[in-house]
Amino acid sequence: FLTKPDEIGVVAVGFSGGQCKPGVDAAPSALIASGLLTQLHTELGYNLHHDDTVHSYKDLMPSEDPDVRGMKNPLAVSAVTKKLSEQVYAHAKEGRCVLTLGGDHSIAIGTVSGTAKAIKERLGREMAVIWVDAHADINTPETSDSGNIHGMPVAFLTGLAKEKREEIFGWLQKDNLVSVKKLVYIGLRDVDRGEKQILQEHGICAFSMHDIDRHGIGRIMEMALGHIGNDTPIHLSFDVDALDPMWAPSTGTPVRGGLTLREGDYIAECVHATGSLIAMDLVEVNPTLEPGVNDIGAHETVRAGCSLVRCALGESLL
Ligand code: 6HN
Ligand code: MN
Ligand code: MN
Ligand code: MN
Repeated sequence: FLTKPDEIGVVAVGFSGGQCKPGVDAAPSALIASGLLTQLHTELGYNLHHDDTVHSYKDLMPSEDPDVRGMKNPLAVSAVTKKLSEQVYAHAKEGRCVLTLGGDHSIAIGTVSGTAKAIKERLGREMAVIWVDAHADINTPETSDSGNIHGMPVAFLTGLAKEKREEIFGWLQKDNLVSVKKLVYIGLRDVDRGEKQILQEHGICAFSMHDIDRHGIGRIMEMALGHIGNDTPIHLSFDVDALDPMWAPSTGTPVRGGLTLREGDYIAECVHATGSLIAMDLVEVNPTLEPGVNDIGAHETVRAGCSLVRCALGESLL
């Protein structure tokens, strides 16, 4: 086993500073209120290590946070993800699988950097990252049109984007980074021009919705896991906008033509079946974004998010 089989470290991160729409910070409370953590304990039998806190990291927020290289809220995102990195590292160092409930996707700068370092120290191994998303989130500050850091986490985590200043991601060390060779995308369908160039230039393994239509999700998971190789520790970073807005409408940057709920659950189930899952992030659920009047969107989106987590943690095993 790469982690203690019955132990999960839980970190709830109510943070929205990686993008501009308020409300994604309310996701952890909504997921927990809908019973997710109780289910993991009573139905799946996990021992949860959780501080019973939804962290908002208000004490880390600077009073002023001017743009740097076009990045919005750089000091806040850097400070929050640095702190989160330490929290995730502490769980992973204890041999726990780490579940992080976001928050926008910028928080992956904290989660992936924390597990990467712990896994190197504990197992002497490099981990792989499976990034399930409509977007590639690999903009550098220079290629980004929006300046939103939730579109940049993969660039910082692979070292493709660098910043010397300690207080703006300069705290990321070599041990915190992952190799572009160990990165796999699933679900892409809204990739910016500059990002496409980066994916090509570095030969990054990416399965778009087109690929999924062509081969089917079963074959795609064989190829994705084949690329990673047996026994490689896997950090699964799941952006709920990978799902079609039909299943997950309440999210900040929805894109039509996405995964069905079953395809999303299937991805999570296949990762569980490897026995190599060492961490999962669930991000970009925004329960305050309801697409229409009388819409059940938020409830459905929260329910979809809970399902993805339970599948990644083994609920579908007979
Ligand atoms: N997400 N590529 C766009 C940007 O602003 O850089 C969208 C990013 C979306 C990020 O969904 O986590
Ligand atoms: Mn994302
Ligand atoms: Mn996305
Ligand atoms: Mn776009």
